[in-house]
Amino acid sequence: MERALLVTIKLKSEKDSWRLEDVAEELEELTHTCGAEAVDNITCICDKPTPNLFIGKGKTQELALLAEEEGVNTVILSHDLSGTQQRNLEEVIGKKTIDRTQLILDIFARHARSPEGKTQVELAQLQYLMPRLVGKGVMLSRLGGGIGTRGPGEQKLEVDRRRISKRIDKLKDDLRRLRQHRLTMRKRRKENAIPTVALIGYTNAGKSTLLNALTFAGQTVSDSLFTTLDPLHKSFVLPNGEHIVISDTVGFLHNLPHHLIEAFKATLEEVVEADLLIHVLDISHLRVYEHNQAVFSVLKELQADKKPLITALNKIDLLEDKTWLEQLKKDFHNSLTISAKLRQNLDSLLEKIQENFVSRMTHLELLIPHSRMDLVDLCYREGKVEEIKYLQKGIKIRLNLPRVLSQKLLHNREIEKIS
Ligand SMILES: Nc1nc2c(ncn2[C@@H]2O[C@H](COP(=O)(O)OP(=O)(O)OP(=O)(O)O)[C@@H](O)[C@H]2O)c(=O)[nH]1
Ligand SMILES: [Mg+2]
Repeated sequence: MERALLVTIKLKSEKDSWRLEDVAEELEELTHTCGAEAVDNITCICDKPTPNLFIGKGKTQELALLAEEEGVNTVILSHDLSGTQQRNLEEVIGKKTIDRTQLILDIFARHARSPEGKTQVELAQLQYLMPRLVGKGVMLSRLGGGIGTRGPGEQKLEVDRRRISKRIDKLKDDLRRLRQHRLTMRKRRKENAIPTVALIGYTNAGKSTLLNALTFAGQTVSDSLFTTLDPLHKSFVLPNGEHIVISDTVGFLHNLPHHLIEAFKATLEEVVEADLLIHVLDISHLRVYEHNQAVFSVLKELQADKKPLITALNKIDLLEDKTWLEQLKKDFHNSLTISAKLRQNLDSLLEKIQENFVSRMTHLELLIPHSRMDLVDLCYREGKVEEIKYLQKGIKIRLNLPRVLSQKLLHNREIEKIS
């Protein structure tokens, strides 16, 4: 198992409401998800990053000693490094040194399953690598400093850069094509007026568990970060008969690297396009308020922070002190408590979803001629039939139907509206 020394940094110049311990703990969780052991996790407070080493020479030398003493193979920093900083650190410490984004990219690469997911991850990885190649040339020339190093080194880099940049273009093209397919599917849903509900939330909050509990989707669930990368859509029929689509998507994280959001734009578009968001929040987590804040900052970046939203306060089964619940309910507007795992209170959640869409459904009574059984079938398929009577003059049917569909039916002269 890879043994890692974690370094959690707080920059005095940085505006971040998270406490240092919390950032440190999350860095550990990310490390574990990568399959490495966090041998030690040291914290340090710096004024501002230095261009060469990020954390300053003295601190770097301390790290080198500690890394040697503890026998680690990798050093992981909580902040993003430039190519130059990374290489200089590696040189002084003598161990592989990576930053938080690389850690997240590694997890993403492990968990991507669909062609789209894999393409998005590769794109993010290359975009991360590209600007870091530049510094490599500088280093090659500095280290080699003689005949035969500078030229070919730089030339090789130029070739690498060109190759990578070609590959980036190709991946972007692939994504555009995949996105087109997605748009077609979405358009079809829109034409059929099928509302969509997106499950969103911090990673590990229980989004996939909730999707499984509602729809038997068979989505992978695990107590680790970023288990889900590929969005999944599932059709679902609400108790009032309305058909909806529920989607599960990639989880959010505090300080989610911006270019990861960029690379995952297509996936995250599902969020922006949804008619309703269900924010799944793990209330058993100590940082529940911080998670909420992080989710909203990603939503803001996606310009989806004004969408109708229900907060599902999840994992109530793990909460010992129930007095907390009252406070939480007060703090989160339009919220309710559930346990996705134990399927508790899901009826109330469905009711709340229904309330949100109530204006889309309409209640009516129709008389359909016997010759149009196809329309009766349609009513069963798209609506919720409450009563049906086969009369001599036709089929009397009382039901709930999506408004758009009822308008279409009422345009048909063969159909009589009773009420
Ligand atoms: N006790 C309890 N555990 C839950 C509940 N809901 C989810 N979990 C557990 O929380 C962990 C994460 O659940 P997931 O459904 O994978 O979470 P997610 O939000 O989809 O996470 P990512 O896909 O990784 O972003 C799993 O171990 C679940 O079994 C709940 O209501 N109660
Ligand atoms: Mg999931």
